[in-house]
Amino acid sequence: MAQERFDAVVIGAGFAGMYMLHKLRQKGFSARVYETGRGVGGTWYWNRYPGARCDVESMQYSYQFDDQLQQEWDWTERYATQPEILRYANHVADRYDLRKDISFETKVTKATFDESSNTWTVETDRGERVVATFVITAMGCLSSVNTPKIEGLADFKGPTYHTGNWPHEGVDFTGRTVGVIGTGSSAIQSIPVIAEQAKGLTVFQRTANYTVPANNQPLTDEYKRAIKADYKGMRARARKMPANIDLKFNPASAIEATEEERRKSYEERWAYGGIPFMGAFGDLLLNDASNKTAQDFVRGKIRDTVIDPQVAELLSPKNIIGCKRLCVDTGYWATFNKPHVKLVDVSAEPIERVTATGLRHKGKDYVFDDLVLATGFDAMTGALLRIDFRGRGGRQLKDRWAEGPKTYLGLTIAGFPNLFTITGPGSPSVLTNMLPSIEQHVEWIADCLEAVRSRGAKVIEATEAAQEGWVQHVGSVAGLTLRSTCSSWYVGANIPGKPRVFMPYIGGFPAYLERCEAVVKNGYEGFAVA
Ligand code: NA7
Repeated sequence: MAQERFDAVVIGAGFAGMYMLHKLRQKGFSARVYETGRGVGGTWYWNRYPGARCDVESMQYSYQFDDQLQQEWDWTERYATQPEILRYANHVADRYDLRKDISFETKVTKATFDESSNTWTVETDRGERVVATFVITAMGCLSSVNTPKIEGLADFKGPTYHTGNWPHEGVDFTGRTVGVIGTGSSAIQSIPVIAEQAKGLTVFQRTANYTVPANNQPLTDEYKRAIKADYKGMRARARKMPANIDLKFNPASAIEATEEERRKSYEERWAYGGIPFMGAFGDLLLNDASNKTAQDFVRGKIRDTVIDPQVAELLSPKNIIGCKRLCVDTGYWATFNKPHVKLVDVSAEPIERVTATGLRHKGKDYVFDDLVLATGFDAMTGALLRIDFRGRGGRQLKDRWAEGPKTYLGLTIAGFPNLFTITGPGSPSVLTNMLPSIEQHVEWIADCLEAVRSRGAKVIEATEAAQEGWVQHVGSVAGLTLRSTCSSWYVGANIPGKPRVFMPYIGGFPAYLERCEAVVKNGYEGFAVA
C-alpha cells in the first residue's frame, strides 16, 4: 500500500494545533494532525481538576485571527473555567470543520528525516507511517505530566489522581479523606474546592508559593460590549507589553517609591486581583530590594488571613515573588483556617514513601482515602523528547539536547530541517499570554512554508551559527532578571537530572516579535533554504 503523504504533519490538537491546521488549509497545504486525546483542547482537555481555570482574563485568552469568532463567542467569567475553555475549543473545531483532518487517540512515537527525499517519516503508536515535507509540533509547554518518583506510589490502595490527567467523569470527594502533594498553581486552584467536599484534607507542601486572589467575577454585558467594540485596540496594546497581555504596568521603581506609595499600589492591585499584581512596579523582577517589598506585602496578607500563626508562617513563601510563576487563587489561604484542613511541611525532608493507606513522612504515617498528585509537568521539553526525533545523520533530538534545549527563535532546530516547534523552548511562550503567542508562531510558520514553496525550495533549516547566537541571547537576557534565580520548572529544576537552563525567552513579546519579523525581512536570516 502506498504511504500517505502530506505537506505537513501537526502533532497536537490544542489551540496551537487547531489554528495551525486552519492556517495550513487556508494556504493550500495538505495536513494531518495527530492527537493523543479523544478530543481537541490540549491543556484544557487534560487538566480537568476541580477549580481549574485560566489565570489570564478570558477576553484576552482567546483567538483573535477571526474577528467574527471573537465577536460571537461569549465568555461568562473574568477568568474562564476549564469546562468553558474546552467548550470554546470545541466550538472552534466545529466552526472551522477541523476534526476531519485530526486523528484522535493517536500518539506520534517517532519522526525521521530522510535526507535523500527531504521528507519526514512519521510513525504512530497505531502502527501508521506517513510521509510529510514539514512536521510542526503543537504539543504545549505543560503537557508531559510529572509523576514524582516517591517510593511505594504503586502500593497505595485508594485512587491516585494527577491534576494534569484528571478523570473525565470528575471525582466526588464528598465524605472522603484526601492527601494532596504539591502547592503549585494546580494545587492552589484545586485545594479550596476539594476542601469544600472532603471530610479531611492534608496538604504536603515542599515549597510555599505566592498567590494573588483572582477576584473572579461574572462579566457584565456592558464590559463585554466595551471590549468587543475595540477588540483590535486591546490586542494591539497587548502586543506592546512584555507578556502580550493588556494590563496596567507601572514602570517606576519600587524602592524609589515611598512606603505609602508602595502600600497604595500593592493594595490596589491586590484588590484588582491576579497577575497584574506584578505590574505594580517596573523593577520587581530586576532588583532584590524592590522584590522584597512585594514579598513583605504578600506575607502580611497571609498573616492577616490565616488564623494559626504557625500555619501562616509555613504558608509564607521565602523566595523571590514572581520567580516561580505567580499563582492566582480563590480562597486559598483561608482554606487553611478550616479545622479539617491540615498542612504538612515536607521541605526539610522528602516524603519517605507512599503506603497502602497514605504516606509516611519523618516516621509519621498519614492516612487518607484518595491521593492527589499536583506535582506539575516536565515543562517545555518533556513532550518533545518523548518522541524519537531523528534529524540529519540520524541524530536524535535527545542527544542534541543532552545539555538543555537549543533552538533558533524557539521555532526551529539546527540539524532538524523542516521541523517547527510552536511555543518551543527559546520562545516567550509560558511567560506570555499563550493564545496570541501561539497565533504569532502559527502565522510565522505558515508564511515561512509559503515562502519556501514560492522559492521552489524543498528544505529550510536553521544554521548552527544562528541557533548558537539565539541560545546565547536567550541565556544572557535570562541572566538579567531574578526569574532565573530560583528552582522553578522554567529552569527544569522540578525534574531530577534535567539540565538547568532557563528555557523560555524572557526578552518580552515585543522584542521577540521584532526579531521574528526582521528575520523574514532579511530573507529568512539565519536559515539555509535549499
Ligand atoms: P508546579 O507549579 O510545577 O507545582 C508542582 C508542585 O508539586 C510544587 O509545589 C512542587 O514543589 C510539588 N512537588 C513536585 N514533586 C514533589 C515531591 N516529590 N514531593 C513534594 N512535592 C513535590 O505544577 P502545577 O501543575 O501546579 O502548575 C504548572 C503550571 O500550570 C503553572 O505554573 C501555571 O502556568 C499553570 P516544589 O515547588 O518543586 O518544591
